[in-house]
Amino acid sequence: MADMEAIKEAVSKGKRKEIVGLVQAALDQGADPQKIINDYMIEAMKEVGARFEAKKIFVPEMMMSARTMQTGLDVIRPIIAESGSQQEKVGTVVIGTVFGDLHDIGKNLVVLMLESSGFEVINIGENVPPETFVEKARELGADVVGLSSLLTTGDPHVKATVEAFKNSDLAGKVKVVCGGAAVTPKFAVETCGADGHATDAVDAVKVIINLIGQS
Ligand code: B12
Repeated sequence: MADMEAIKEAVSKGKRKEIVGLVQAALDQGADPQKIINDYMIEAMKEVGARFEAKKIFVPEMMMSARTMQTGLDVIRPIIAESGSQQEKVGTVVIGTVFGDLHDIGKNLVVLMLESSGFEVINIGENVPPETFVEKARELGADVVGLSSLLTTGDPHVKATVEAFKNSDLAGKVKVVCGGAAVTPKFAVETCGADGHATDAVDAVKVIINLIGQS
């Protein structure tokens, strides 16, 4: 029986040395890679966020958990990515984390899920200013642009990025989708005027496929 709780515990406590063996053992025993990510690793990160908020842990501990999750994801990534390589291209997505924000784990999971669903995805990184989103979308022929935002201080940058698209030659041509713990559907769509919002990586694939179908 795979020890999934030990995976959660390793991410939660930032035990990076243990994670590769634990994840590999779970995979070898037939555990579903998506389940490992969604039900154990992401749940562990939620606990980490709550402990940080309660001032029980600080940035270095949060960083150790993040690194542990990333190391664990490196073991799972090739398995999930494999399914996308045999599919026909569904569309092109340019994705980045908004200005001032360095969080990348959630965005990178969205990249992985989109790639495994047949999208061409160009990850333009973190701390991306609005004008860079627009330039890259134009240069790379994006159908959809994804904005990730984890910090509420990033709200003005989400808004400015959506507005930069509206005021550009790409208005109406490129759809903008927002996600990340800081953005609600109401803020993204009603306040900022984005075309869509998704709560997680699986939802992101559904929302983006729908948006491409509409254009
Ligand atoms: C790990 C972490 C860090 C790591 C980041 C490492 C990394 N490489 O990403 C480090 C230690 C560097 C960090 C730093 C900081 N952090 Co931090 N961090 C977290 C933590 C614990 C987990 C985030 C995470 O990776 N979750 C797991 C992933 C899988 O989930 P996710 O990001 O939500 O992504 C999913 C969905 O949101 C969605 N999604 C994400 N992006 C996108 C994009 C699109 C287009 C779509 C459609 C969907 C989508 O799909 C993803 C997959 O399911 C959160 C807590 C939390 N609850 O979010 C705090 C949290 C985000 N951090 C917080 C803070 C305050 C900070 C700091 C300001 C701390 C400080 N004092 O320095 C700095 C800011 C640095 C900066 N400028 O960015 C606060 C933000 C509070 C707020 N209201 O703004 C949080 C919420 C913690 C808390 N509860 O207080 N952090």
